[in-house]
Amino acid sequence: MPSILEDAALVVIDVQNDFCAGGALAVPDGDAVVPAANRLIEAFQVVILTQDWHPPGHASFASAHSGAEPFSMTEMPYGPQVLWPDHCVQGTEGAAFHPDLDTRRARLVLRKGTDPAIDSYSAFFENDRVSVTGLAGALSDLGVEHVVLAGLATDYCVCWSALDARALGLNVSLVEDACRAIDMDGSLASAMTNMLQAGVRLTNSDAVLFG
Ligand code: VGL
Ligand code: ZN
Repeated sequence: MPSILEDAALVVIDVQNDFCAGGALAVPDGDAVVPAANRLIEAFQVVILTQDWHPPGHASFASAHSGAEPFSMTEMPYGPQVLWPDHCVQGTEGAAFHPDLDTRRARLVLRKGTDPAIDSYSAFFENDRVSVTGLAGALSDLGVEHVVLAGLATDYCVCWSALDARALGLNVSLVEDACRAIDMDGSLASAMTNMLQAGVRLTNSDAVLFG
């Protein structure tokens, strides 16, 4: 029987400078995912990395809405949306991968959040829940039926990616020690509840690598 390392695709979500220490939208302890992600990256046959990749003035930035504070809520045509500090602007140092992330074995680097008017937490569907990133097609082309998720942030981009992957009929494993959360207003607890309810399996690096 092929092992998870041969069978599944490792998808490492948004391990970028702006989500790490000193970044514009730093996730608490975000840098801690780097060594864990690197161990996984070394071991998987199929490695996919994502980058949050916004044009300047993106609609998810508080700065694009006059008088809006970062971390406040707004209504977009597609529904409620958190307004973030400017982050992961295309081509900037903040949008680059963490310098210690081992990107060499990445088969696919998928950029999301590029539409000026639509945020994209998920690596599969933008926040309008209709526009696609192309990842589902790529995984289907590769014959991948199981994704193993790591990265930032557990309660936003990792969670939305996990839920969409389940909705697409994929098996999903979340590597808890290779993820960190923003945890705003109980967002981590509700993300964990939603993921468990959707059938996302929780695991850890040792179990994936040596299990
Ligand atoms: C993310 C907020 C805004 C993430 C991206 O990668 O979790 N969170 N953009
Ligand atoms: Zn973003």
